[in-house]
Amino acid sequence: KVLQLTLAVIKPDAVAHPLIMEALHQKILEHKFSIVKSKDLVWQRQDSERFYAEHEGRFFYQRLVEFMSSGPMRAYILAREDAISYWRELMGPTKVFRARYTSPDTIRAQFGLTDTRNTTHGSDSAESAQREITFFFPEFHVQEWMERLEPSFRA
Ligand code: YYY
Ligand code: MG
Repeated sequence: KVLQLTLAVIKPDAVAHPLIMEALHQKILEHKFSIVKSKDLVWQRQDSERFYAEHEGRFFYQRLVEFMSSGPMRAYILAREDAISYWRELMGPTKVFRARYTSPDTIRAQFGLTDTRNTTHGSDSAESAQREITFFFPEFHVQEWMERLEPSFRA
């Protein structure tokens, strides 16, 4: 049982819908995540390209970077036991129509529009969480935050 941080992002398709935003915020609280930090932001195309560099050359890359810089997003640093895999579980599969079939009560199944406009992002490993938290919150220091935790909050 280890306390982890993850990066969760509400993508532009969901930020455009106040009721979906509200539902996602409630879900975060309901599932006992602590919101360590959050902010609203808009990406330039270069931010999008940099963040998703690992997918450069894939058939969906252009539509992905275009979509992710198409409007406001909300980013959260979330803390919880097993935050990384727990948030990925709540999101469900990347592909919305697969999600609806295999895991209908997940975020992407319920609110996703397409494989690209799939509502949320979540880090997929400890390494990507570290990188992605720094990408969105350059002033935030994961190590320092962990070291300063209340003892009751430690694993
Ligand atoms: O980590 P996750 O977001 O679940 O999926 P990835 O395979 O890392 O893809 C990142 C991002 O790319 C996905 O959330 C939407 C987009 N995408 C797409 O537009 N079409 C696909 N067929 C696959 C992924
Ligand atoms: Mg991914």
